[in-house]
Amino acid sequence: MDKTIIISNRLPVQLQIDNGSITAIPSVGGLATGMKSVHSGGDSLWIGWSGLTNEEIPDGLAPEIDKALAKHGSSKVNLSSQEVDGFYYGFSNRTIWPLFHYFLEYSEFELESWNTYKAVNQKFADAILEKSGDDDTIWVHDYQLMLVPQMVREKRPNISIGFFLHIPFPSYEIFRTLPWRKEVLMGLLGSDLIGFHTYDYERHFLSSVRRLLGLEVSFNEIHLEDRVIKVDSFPMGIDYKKFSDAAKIHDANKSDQRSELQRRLDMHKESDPDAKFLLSIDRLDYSKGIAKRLNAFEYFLNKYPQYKEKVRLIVLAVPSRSNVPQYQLLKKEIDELVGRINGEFSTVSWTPIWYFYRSMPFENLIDLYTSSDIAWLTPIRDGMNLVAKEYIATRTDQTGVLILSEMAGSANEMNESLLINPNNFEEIADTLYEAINMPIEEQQARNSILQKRLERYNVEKWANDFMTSLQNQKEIDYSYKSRKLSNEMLKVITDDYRKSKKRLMFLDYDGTLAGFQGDPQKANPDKELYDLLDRLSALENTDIYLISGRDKDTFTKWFLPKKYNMIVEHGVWISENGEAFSMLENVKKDWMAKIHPVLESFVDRTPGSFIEEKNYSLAWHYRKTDPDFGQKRATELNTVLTSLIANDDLSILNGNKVIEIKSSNVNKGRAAMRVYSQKEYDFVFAIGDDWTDEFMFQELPDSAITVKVGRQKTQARYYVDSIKNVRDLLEHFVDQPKK
Ligand code: GDG
Repeated sequence: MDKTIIISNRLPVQLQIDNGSITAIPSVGGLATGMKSVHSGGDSLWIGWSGLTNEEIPDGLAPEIDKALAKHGSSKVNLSSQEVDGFYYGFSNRTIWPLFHYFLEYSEFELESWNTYKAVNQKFADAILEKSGDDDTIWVHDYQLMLVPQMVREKRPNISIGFFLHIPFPSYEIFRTLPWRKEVLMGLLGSDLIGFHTYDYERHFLSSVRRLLGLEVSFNEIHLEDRVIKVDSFPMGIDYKKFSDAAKIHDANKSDQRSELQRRLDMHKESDPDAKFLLSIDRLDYSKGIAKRLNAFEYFLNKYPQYKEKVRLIVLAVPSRSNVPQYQLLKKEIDELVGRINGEFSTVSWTPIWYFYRSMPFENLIDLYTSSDIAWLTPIRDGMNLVAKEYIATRTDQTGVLILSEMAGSANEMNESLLINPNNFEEIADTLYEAINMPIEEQQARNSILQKRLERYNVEKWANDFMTSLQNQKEIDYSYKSRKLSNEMLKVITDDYRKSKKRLMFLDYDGTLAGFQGDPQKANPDKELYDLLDRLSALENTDIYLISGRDKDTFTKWFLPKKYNMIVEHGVWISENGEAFSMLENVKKDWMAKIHPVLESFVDRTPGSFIEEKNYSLAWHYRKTDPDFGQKRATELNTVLTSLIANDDLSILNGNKVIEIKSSNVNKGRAAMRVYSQKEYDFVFAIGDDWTDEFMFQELPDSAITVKVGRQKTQARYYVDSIKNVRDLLEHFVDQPKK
């Protein structure tokens, strides 16, 4: 049976060793809960590190551990302490984590940790390969395992792989500083679907793919060899019911059922009913902005001194990655800050900051959420921030104010909260003031909208949406594959070819027979291509035409001595059997004087772009420009040209990184049909890669064999992936035995 395999750095179970016996306890974290619908029954497996290094596993206990994990559908990857150091504390948390959170100055680029990261990713990939079959679905999680998709793909080309990044993907300007940036991108591109929390992370990723790998991206799809990779955003939700149910139970608790923490909180509330609790909960991480928040709190108390002895800030900082020096320094900084601010403001009856440096049981987390009037979550950068969502879910009477950083992914979906820039102390102080004074009705109005949204798009929906999208991607891939020119189809075509009496073949040049070059003049034919074309032209009862948008002078130079038949400038000129070019279509060129200056102004403002002047058309090339900028300018030029040519008989052709303006009555389709109508052809073939070739595919009779190069939308019947495939295909015609 097909399985789903989930892979993350840590397993969703905690191991406990008591007197030599092992128990595995399921974790309660959001990811583990969210994946319940995906990771259930016997048809799924979760692969990850157990949390114990090889050195920490007592002798002989490994098989016991495996058994305990298997009961929870889990399987472990064994890591030594040296591997954990290099892979987890090293490359993951000292290179990728700071870099992806825009803490460039904390990012260390150490070759040794990168090598360990690669080796450990390979271990995870090997574990998947060992446990999976071709029809299984693989879902890889997060920044520790970015190379795994490609490593699995290499060995299992047809398996379905999804990847989700839980942290931000930084802008290209940041990402490009990583020495192993291409390897990381290629690692991720082993997936069929790559998911991010927000659209911003998605577009940053696509921009890096375009700029660093030069790959074609259309909307949110990346074309890589014979695969299409989809990139999309899936904002992660929470287990809403779990939090709202826990809050309801908490509300119903009688005073003797309440926790010690809750009783303390109640006591303080009762002593001063006007006092407000502000809540700050995060892992102790520099990306969460805890130190800034403390400083901002001090600023607030100075700006609005009337709130001294009235507000209390509860800070829960959960220990995290304490092996990394940056985290140790941060711990020290926060300890000192809390001490200093409390020292400065405390009175005998009031301590402004209550600081907990520990992890709390779930019940206490609910105590804090339900007792706090304001949740103050101001990360400097955060992939999503689930705490914000959990706080709202626990507000059973819909009171409470959420102050949230714009830099958290969750800010995109939580517009009804008070959004702030965590670096703007003035704004923060005023927002705290606003929150403290917000009327109950307004709080409820805001929270009821938020609650509805969070309840609907919960973590289960998130996981299911991702899986459905992955499944669809696979189906799209199949539909492409079904039209891909297979060996069987090729056999049918070559059979028809052999049986036919008179054949006609149209071959586009750039992007079909030869690759693109920055400078079009440099894409001249290689020896192998001349050889192939020589043999094709020599075929009996077969008329071969090179059909191109190129200017006639270049083709004259390249091909006239060879006496190949040619149609150039999209059908303005024709040359047959080595004769000089003659006009196939009578066209005007007086419009050029009007259009040329417009193109010039675009060249001036778009570095790398240039104009190609042909006899009857003008082309603006932008292949050598910055890809994003070039695309933007191309859209702009299209708009300008469309309004300019409204009354002329001109058309705009959007080719591959080129915009060409020419007379409307000229196109490859019309030219091809003119040739076709001259003789009784019973086998017609046309191949091309861009939009201008679509005219041929459209106009030629239905019986024609039309082939598109690349996987774009097309009228052609078949497609092939690359120029190499085109040449192989043409070799088939040459190789056919004579009748
Ligand atoms: C990463 C990304 C993204 C916290 N303290 C305690 C406790 N928690 C629980 C919370 C919440 C979770 O931990 C923290 O999740 P966050 O989303 O806030 O942050 P990260 O740990 O940094 O997670 C983040 C997330 O991945 C998911 O994709 O949102 O941006 O950085 O669920 O409730 N739980 C208990 N005691 C605590 O003391 N029991």
